[in-house]
Amino acid sequence: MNMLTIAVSKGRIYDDALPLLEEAGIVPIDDPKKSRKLILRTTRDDVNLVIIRATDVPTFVEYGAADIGIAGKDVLLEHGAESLYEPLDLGIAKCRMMTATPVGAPEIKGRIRVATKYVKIAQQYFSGIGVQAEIIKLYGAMELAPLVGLADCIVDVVDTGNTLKANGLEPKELIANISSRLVVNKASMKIKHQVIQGLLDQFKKTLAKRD
Ligand code: PRT
Ligand code: MG
Repeated sequence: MNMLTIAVSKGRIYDDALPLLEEAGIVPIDDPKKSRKLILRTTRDDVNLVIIRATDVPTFVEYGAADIGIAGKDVLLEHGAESLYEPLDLGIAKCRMMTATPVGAPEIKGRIRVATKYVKIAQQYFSGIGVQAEIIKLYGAMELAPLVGLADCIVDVVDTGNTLKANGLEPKELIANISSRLVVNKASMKIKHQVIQGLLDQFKKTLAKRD
């Protein structure tokens, strides 16, 4: 039997991916929110899930530690996903990659300081619009940076905008619309073609029913 390993993160992507997996007959036997297991067997004998950090999904799939992964486009853009197949937009965990600044802040002329965990995306965006930006890498709580004078602006994903608002910030420029994508290891796609193609077809069918 050709075993298939699917990498998923535990947060909102997992919640949105679960119904999709379920339609493909893949239901984890343990609930990752209750279990400490990182490898979950599923109701399909040939499919395991590995539960990892969202930002680690492309790495696992790139190295073939997982055959398939579900990852946000934000994470894929930041990782650089040339080494992966990205055959399907799952349309889940949608959000927007935005710049945000303090409400009413004057426009900055010249070099700006940008706090973000998306260093590569921010660099590409600001160089693309011809703005000189010093990018400051943070691992969380980006919204705090402008409030304490660490940065003029942040780059982060925004959903409802409530987090920005609660911290006196407002969304400014849209950098990219984000949704989660199915990614596939290139060698797996060849070696396990039949089972992966079957899964892709099933996901496509489920998504088609949604629109
Ligand atoms: O473990 P790690 O923290 O790295 O990841 P995670 O556990 O958060 O992963 P997971 O599975 O939750 O997936 C994160 C992915 O969800 C991101 O890579 C995005 O593609 C997608 N996504 C969709 C979001 C949001 N919406 C979102 N709102 N990721 C993060 N947020 C943050 C946002 O930055 C803000 O701080 O959630 C907060 C609330 O957002 P508002 O705008 O609704 O207030
Ligand atoms: Mg998170």
